[in-house]
Amino acid sequence: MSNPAPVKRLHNGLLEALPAAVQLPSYDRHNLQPGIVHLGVGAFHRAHQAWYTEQLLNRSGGDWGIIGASMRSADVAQQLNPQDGLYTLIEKSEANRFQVIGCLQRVIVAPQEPDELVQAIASSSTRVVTLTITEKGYCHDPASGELLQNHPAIEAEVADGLATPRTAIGFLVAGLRRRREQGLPGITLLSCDNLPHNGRVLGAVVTALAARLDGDLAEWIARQVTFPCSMVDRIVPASTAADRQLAEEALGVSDEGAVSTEPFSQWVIENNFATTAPDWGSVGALLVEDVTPFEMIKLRLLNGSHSLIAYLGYVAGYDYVHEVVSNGAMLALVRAYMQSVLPTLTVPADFDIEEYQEQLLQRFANPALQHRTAQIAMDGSQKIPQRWLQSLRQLLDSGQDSTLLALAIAGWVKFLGGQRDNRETFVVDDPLAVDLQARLEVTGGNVALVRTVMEQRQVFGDLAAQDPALLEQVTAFYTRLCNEGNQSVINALVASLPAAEV
Ligand code: CS2
Repeated sequence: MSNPAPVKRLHNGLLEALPAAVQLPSYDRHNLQPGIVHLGVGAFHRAHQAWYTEQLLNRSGGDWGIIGASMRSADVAQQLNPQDGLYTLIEKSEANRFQVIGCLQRVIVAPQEPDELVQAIASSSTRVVTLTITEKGYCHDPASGELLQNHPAIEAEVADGLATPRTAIGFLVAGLRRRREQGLPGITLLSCDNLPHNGRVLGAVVTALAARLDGDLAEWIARQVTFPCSMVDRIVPASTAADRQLAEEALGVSDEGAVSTEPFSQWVIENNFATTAPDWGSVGALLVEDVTPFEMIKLRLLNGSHSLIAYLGYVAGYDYVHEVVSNGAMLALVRAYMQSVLPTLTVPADFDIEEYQEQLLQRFANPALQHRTAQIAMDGSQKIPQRWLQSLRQLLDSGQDSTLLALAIAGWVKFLGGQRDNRETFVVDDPLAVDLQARLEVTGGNVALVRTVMEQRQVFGDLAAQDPALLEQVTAFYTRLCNEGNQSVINALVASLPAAEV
């Protein structure tokens, strides 16, 4: 018997032959020009900014192509470059929707081809650089927002005058320096990471690094470059073999770059572009003067709930977000958590915050997404300040109840111990893991342990020093979570909440 013919792999030449149920680029890909450079071309970018750009091209044509860059591994380049940049976006709900995205032209692997990336940023056709480099990619102190001047990679970049950029921030400064040397105008650097005032943070770290190399360059950047803030939202689990399988079944050809997401998406962008930019507003993005209220709502309600679900849920034994919220007590806890942070939010006119919360719970409950709690649990030290601690401070300052945030912190401290309630151990994936786990070794009981963790200033600032009652409350929860297990503590806590909060 002969072997079956190998399945062909998605590329330009096969587009015409794909099944009619798959949505295809309706524009001519040959006309694309690299107008956007994107740093951090992971699954989120492919389901969010690239999708908005694709919607724009499908709707109005134009030539906005994207050059993507991977800041570390060659995986995405190996997935997409042999496919001419094409990949399938699968929108998962009761029925799956398949769309082939065509706006990504090529992927550069930054550590392997550093000069290619600097040149892409410095190209005369580039007008916007977008970024999804995750919180830690900003090389900043999460508590203060300032560049970590002694970050090893930043120090190395300063030492060699950025001859070899290593960080996303270094690549941006090197690209801007080349633009200036070539007499090109400035551009827009658009952060799309889950940080409050992400554009301000980006502006601060780029300018701080530039100033260490060349004061005139820092001034040029201040005049020529803009850093709009933006709020991005779409739940995009890390892609899996099951996604690639689904894509192959729908397309009839293999696709190594398939990405799954939910139907929902949102993008709110501060209207502050240095030069022309894609008209993302015509395909659903909201351009506003001030992104702050939107980003606070999203970070504290969606991401704050996500982290709560991840730390308490993962250790309790739940692998997926939808499983956590299918448990009645867990769901009640998430609802009550959202209610408790509401007083810290400024809700824009015409925004129905109650409907937003209900919609979030429905999004979390989507079983087709298969969103892993362990994925969200990564990098807690970088996420917790803006997801929990800013609202915690506000609640404490105004004398309001912050019990559930104390529980959340206790859940994270327990998570740092690297053991689930069924005793299974796991590795804590966090840039501060070594420092934080060393703090768990302190002697003197749980009071000393919780105090030592909360004295990690990059995460907590001076919160521990300021509020002894908070330390006591976190310690009490930590002790109970360790002794009784997460699920029992949550069951009991939820039973004791006033009915209105559940
Ligand atoms: C999640 C986010 O992994 C995480 O930390 O909370 O990636 C979340 O899914 C997105 O921000 C949704 O827009």
